[in-house]
Amino acid sequence: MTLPPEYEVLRGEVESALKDSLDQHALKQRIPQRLLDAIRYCLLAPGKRIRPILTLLACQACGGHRANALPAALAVEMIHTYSLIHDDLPAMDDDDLRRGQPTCHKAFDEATAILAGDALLTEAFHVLSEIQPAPVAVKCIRLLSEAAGLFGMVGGQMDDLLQEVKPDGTLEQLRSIHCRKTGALLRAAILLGAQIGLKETVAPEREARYQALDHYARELGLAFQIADDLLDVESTASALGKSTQKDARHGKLTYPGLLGVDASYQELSAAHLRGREALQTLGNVGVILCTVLDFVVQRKS
Ligand code: GRG
Repeated sequence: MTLPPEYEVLRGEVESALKDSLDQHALKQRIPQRLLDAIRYCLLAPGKRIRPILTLLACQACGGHRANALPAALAVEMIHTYSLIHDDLPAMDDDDLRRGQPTCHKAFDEATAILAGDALLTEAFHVLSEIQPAPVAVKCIRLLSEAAGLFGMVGGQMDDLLQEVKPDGTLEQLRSIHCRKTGALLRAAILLGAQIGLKETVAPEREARYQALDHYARELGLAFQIADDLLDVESTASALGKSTQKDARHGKLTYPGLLGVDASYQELSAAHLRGREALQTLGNVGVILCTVLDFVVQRKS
């Protein structure tokens, strides 16, 4: 499935804002060149930019101007990129390939990869702190830190690693890990955009829009992870730009591992349908969000 031209326009906006923010850093003194090079290598590598694009679209869906959500979109992509760099490290997934190129620690070295991830994590919150007005910045910082930290991605990653050495998980445990490890950041991407959009509008349906987006976000997160589990089993490294068949090798708890491939596709379809239904109350502004969900379900990379 190819993404519509509107998606490519948004991807262009995100990528040029990422480049601009790195260029501004390059002008500042005292940032070690090697660290900047590693960050640039990872942040500007060819990613799908699903999360920052969701931030921009959610802002628009809530009546805001998407340019106002750009800092939050960048912050989300920084957190995502940090998580990929750290996830690829030898102490975690020990991977050689990411976004179609050697992983950060292969292209540079382990210490540089750790520091590049650390710098992206902290820089994301610096970017959020500059959002105006300050109470919206505080809400965004709270949302993203909950999603990325103990209660979200980091906690989910820890449970995922623990599961590998005790491989007798249930569907409930699998859902909980996926919801935190992958779903929480996708949901935060959408809720950040919604918060920023809502501050610009006095529309009476504000709360209903926020709830619809939250429902959509949860189903999208679930669909994303089931699709990711299926791609790991069914795709190839050249199509994905990252290694495949890793989950079984690492003894990971996954949808196809637990339910089988056919039942996983059924779960994926059910989440797809629920996500589409959640968008119905948004009218026209939900159309492109619907296309992103369709893409997440049908993607081949
Ligand atoms: C290291 C704290 C820490 C957390 C790691 C993100 C993560 C948690 C693990 C990555 C392992 C993995 C492959 C998870 C599946 C979901 C996922 C995040 C896939 C990659 O996201 P895409 O497909 O990547 O949006 P691009 O490269 O397109 O941005």
